[in-house]
Amino acid sequence: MRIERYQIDEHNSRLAEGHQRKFEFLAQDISRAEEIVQKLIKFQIAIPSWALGTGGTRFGRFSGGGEPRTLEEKMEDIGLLHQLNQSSGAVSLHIPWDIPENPNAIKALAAQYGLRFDAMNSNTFQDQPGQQHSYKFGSMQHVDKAVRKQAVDHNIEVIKYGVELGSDSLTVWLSDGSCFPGQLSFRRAFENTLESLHEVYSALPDNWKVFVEYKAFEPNFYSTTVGDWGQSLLYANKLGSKAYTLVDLGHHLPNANIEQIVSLLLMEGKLGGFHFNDSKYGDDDLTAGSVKPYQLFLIFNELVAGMDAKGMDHASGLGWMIDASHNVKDPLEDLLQSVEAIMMAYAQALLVDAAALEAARQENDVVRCQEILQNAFRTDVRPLVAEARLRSNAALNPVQLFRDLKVRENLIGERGLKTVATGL
Ligand code: PSV
Ligand code: MN
Ligand code: MN
Repeated sequence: MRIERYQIDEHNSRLAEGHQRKFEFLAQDISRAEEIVQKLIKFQIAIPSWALGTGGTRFGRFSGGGEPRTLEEKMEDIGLLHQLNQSSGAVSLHIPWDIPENPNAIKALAAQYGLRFDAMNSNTFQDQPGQQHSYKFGSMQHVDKAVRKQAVDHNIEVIKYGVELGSDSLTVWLSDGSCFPGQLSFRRAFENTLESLHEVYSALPDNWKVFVEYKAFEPNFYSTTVGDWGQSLLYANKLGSKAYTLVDLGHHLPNANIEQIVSLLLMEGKLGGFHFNDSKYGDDDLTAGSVKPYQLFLIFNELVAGMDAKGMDHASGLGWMIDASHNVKDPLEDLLQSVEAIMMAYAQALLVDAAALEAARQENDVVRCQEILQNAFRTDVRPLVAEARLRSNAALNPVQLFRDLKVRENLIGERGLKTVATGL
């Protein structure tokens, strides 16, 4: 399915008057409205190929129908999202779920949809059919060198696919760890993992980066070999200048101060990328901003401050990705909501008066500090985000248009009701 330009135009003219009123009202109050809109237009968030279908849990999976069955159909879905919001212009692939049989054809398809290839993801947390060694007791940490080599070779293969597609980064998330005290030597597991990562690192092309993603627990419940940002940073520092830490918002122990983590990683020049999602308990992978929007804003506040301090371009300085799963919502509608929430948090962070905040800090005026942050957070920035979409020929209200055009019904018509997308 493809959305026609006139359908977006018709939708926008229906909503134009109301939007204009709200935008002008807000713009009168904000001195940098135009600058913020321009930054929002540039900002793109990569969609993970594994979030396009119903994820389910280990208790069951309730498929929604019309899910993408092939890599081509996944690209089609992301193309639809991008048409609706013009902020989802990149895709993050996962190998072997998304092996491009014909990379040139996939590249052409991406160009047709206006998409580029963000970080490639490897998978050494599952055993694949025909695989020689099992990852039951880990991959890069494994006590058996042959298992470690298999994991390294797989990552090098993922880099090769990425090079063919024009990606320039690899994300390594390892489920390695242990479930019981005594099961492994923490030091040996670390050393083995570091040695394996070194071998992958040596295979990176000059212009590539590797992102080392950490996670506190699950599927291992006693220890995880890349368990937190300190461990990830240790690996990244030991590997070299092309290695960075990747922060997934759902991968911390409860109440962790993620904005502080982000701030220090940026200061060290070691923050590489983001996986946005939200959670109440653990790695819930819920819609970004659905549970803790203030936290998302505080994180963006540190991102903007830290990137500005280093003169980094917001849009291209880091890898911006969503990592979500869907059990009860339509995955495409959910992704539209996630992108909107991320754009809103970014817009609110751009509203913060950094000079006034710094002055208040110097005077230890704690009340003023809070006022400055909360004034920005409590501003309804939706008209700014909508204006950015309008100027990019996207829809003023993407979820509304998705429903009006019956996108899901069309996809079910084309692909069938009983479809299962590959992914988590
Ligand atoms: C598992 O926790 C996970 O959600 C990680 O966040 C990875 O980024 C993702 O799977 C894909 O491998
Ligand atoms: Mn992740
Ligand atoms: Mn996760």
